[in-house]
Amino acid sequence: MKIYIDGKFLDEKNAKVSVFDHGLLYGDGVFEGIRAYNGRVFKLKEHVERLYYSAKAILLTIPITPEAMTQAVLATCRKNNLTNGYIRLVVTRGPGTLGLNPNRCTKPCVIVIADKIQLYPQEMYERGMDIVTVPTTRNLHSALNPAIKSLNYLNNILAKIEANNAGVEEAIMLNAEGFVAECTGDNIFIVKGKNMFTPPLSAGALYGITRGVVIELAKEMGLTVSEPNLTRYDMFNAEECFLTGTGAELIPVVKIDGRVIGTGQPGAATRSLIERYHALTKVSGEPI
Ligand code: PXG
Repeated sequence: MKIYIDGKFLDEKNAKVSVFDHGLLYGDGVFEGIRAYNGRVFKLKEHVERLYYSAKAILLTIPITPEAMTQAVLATCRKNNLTNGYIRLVVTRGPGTLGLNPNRCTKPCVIVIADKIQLYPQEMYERGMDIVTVPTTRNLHSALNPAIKSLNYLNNILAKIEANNAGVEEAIMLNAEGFVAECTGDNIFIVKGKNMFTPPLSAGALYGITRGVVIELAKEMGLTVSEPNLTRYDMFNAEECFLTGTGAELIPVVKIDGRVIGTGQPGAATRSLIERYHALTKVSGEPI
């Protein structure tokens, strides 16, 4: 595998960053997770845009233009003959001193990795997932805004560990007010009749790119989409529930905190959205 670091392609064993990089020392940096399907990079423009928004929010000046970043992603895919897979874009604050002040960091480090994706087991897509609400709440906007896809993912990792401890793969994270925010690496949706609901971004979620695509697909299907504050009660009494993310795509949820959702099987709207999402990923995206 060839890894892109600061304009060079390096073998995996030589693809290294400094132990003084603030990405490692403090989680100071931003990243993106992108998918390629069928020789095309899905929603590349949106991912690159979000990367620059995250960087802006943490006052990190990415040393290359969005256009050059786009080309770096495509070139890394080509170098690795990747037609289907996962692309990880990382920009760290760069090497600095042991103090946390980023003003000593010389130059941000840009990394692109094009690899295979590890999905949830196929059986989970067919039968649906069992998830739980966990004690760790989502970060406050006023502390570390959940819209920033930063390298500091401990908030989500703690929730993931709590889900694992409960014997499940995913966790619902509430915000400090007790409203549903999102899952550890996915946005969450429910369906009731002809209505589809997802928490508002202000509840404390990443501005999910899959979330945006699914909202558009649902509207095309004639569903009415809204973004009210949602509670656990709303989740328990939904007819359908599913998660969205670049990695997970769309995955049905059939049990939350021991409550069976709807019939206990992936619902008709969820199955239709999964089909439409797959159809779209096959034909749309930036050619590699
Ligand atoms: N919330 C969080 C906290 C995320 O990290 C999403 C929602 C979904 O956003 P997108 O734009 O992907 O629809 C994410 C994204 C992984 C992995 O390796 C995680 C994500 C994406 C790709 C891979 O677990 N999370």
